[in-house]
Amino acid sequence: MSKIFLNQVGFQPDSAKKAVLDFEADEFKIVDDAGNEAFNGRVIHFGKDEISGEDTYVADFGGFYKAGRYHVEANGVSSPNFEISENVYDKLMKDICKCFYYLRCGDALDRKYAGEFYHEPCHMSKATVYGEDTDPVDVTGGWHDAGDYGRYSTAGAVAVAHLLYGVRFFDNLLNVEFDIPKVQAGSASADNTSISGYLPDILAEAKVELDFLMKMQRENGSVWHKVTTFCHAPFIMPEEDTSELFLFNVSSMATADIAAVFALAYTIYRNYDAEYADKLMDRAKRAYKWLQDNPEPLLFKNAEGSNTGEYGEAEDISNRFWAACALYEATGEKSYYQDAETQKERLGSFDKAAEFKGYQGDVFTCLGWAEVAGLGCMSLLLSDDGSELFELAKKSYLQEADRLCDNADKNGFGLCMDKKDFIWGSNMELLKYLMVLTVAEHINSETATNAGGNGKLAKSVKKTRSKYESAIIAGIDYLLGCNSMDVSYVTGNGEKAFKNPHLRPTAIDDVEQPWPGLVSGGPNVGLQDERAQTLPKDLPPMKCYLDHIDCYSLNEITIYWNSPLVFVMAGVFRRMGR
Ligand code: G3I
Ligand code: 9MR
Ligand code: ZN
Repeated sequence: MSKIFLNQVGFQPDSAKKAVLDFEADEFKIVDDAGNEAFNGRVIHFGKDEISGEDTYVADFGGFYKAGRYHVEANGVSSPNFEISENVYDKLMKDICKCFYYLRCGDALDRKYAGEFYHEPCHMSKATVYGEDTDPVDVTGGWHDAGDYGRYSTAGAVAVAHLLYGVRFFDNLLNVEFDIPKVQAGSASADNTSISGYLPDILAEAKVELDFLMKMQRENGSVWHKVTTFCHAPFIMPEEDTSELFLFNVSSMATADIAAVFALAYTIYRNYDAEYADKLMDRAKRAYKWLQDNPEPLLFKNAEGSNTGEYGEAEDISNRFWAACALYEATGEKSYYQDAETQKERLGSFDKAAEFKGYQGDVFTCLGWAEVAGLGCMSLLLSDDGSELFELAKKSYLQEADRLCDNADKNGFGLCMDKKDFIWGSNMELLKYLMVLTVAEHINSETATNAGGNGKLAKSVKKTRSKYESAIIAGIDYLLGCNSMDVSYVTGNGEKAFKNPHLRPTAIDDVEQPWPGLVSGGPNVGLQDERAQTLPKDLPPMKCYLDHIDCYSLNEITIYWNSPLVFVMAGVFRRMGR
């Protein structure tokens, strides 16, 4: 059946706008909700590409600006409805942030804010330290990782980091309100503007995970890799999951990630609560000291018979690099810079050792749950010190962004992904790329502002949309429905949004719809679960997807698939001047 794919949420008035057709047509029209033709144009044949499996035709309506609700028509075929408006992404932004609240573990939910998605306090018992004869530890709180109820330190640190770098790069994120309980701020440091009252919502929510991560740190500074039951719970509500909780071994990746994210958090929370910020810095330094005293990698493997998330990594270099960069940016101390240089050299050689390479592109722009050197480079960019490492970060981001733009030219969707990116969590591969493009766009607009004085050059640059911005818009379009599955990968956002995430509470609660704002893992050629294996074997990468609750390898959700979208949308809001 012929289809017209497009962003089912919609477009800002002055944004690029397009639909992709999987059939031949000469012309298309935009029809408003009263049934009147509002615009028409010619369809351009793009051709076949290796990721979508379609022979694509593109309908470009970037020249149509009028706010309203519409659909596209061509040869009698209609697209899903979409909107054009200045605030078209307001609901999306609120929803993607609020999901962290629904994922809270412990006794932090309030019926008033959680509404029909409320659950009773969960995972309140102390956790047994696996393989040690010590007292059980209170590690309550934080966010459930995903469709399962595990809480994992590296995954948690990375998700918080995406949110907090979002705040550092785009402080407009501080204005986003998403209806969660208010948290009183303390008093700010003497050398900072004192902001009394409440923490902005995004900081109140991030604090929930930071507080939990503090509990994951041992006296000696090291950090437990995860706290989970021994095996994944069946499909039950979180409060019914009362099996024994275990704190599994310490890892150097978890310790380094925590040092980094605490240092980053320090730079933000010191504006609101000096005492809390000092605690973060003290914890960051304690973790860092442990890393210095333990220079060999302490990797992680699941205990025999345990099947909860492993989050294994082949090395810990990128994590140590991130920790050094974040501490350098937060303190300005040269010794951290020198450590970052050392890790940078090691990372360079590691990057050449192809057998470990679980990522595409430049190692210095990696932003995943495992490879995190890109986060380190974001700290270097924030340090803005003109150093060699700063230049390396800048160059890496711009070069990687150029590579992504080249990719985007190769398919009718304008999607910057490569065939190899359609692995478990492919939507995160995309969102990491959109973060890279967002940072690159930011670097260029900053450079333009500085070079032009009074931002004049920046304004003249702004008139033509940069190729980075175009690739970001195309990526958001893909996520929200402009893909050959004809699905929006964000629940509650888009007429054909996916509805059946692999998410335990959603699977068994009595509520028809899932929480709005969840990002699906997305298409994955690996098809690593039983239900996914019922799909035909020769599907093109973009079509290796099924909206089924059983499909954990295609349709799960996680905190670190939502968090990069928050960063990317914060950049979109900034460019909209909001
Ligand atoms: O690194 C290889 C790469 O070299 C290879 O080319 C590519 C092709 O298969 O695979 C890459 O490895 C993938 C790896 O993720 C790297 O991202 C594996 O195939 C893939 O199986 C692995 O998936 C991870 C999955 O756990 C299984 O370990 C996901 O990234 C990760 O997000 C997911 O995390 C789970 C937690 O364990 C438990 N909680 C839910 C969460 C989300 O599903
Ligand atoms: O629900 C689990 C999901 O969160 C994980 O990503 C996935 C891989 O670790 O495992 C899922 O749990 C499955 C378990 O591994 C095997 N039995 C079926 C479970 C899902 O129903
Ligand atoms: Zn819980």
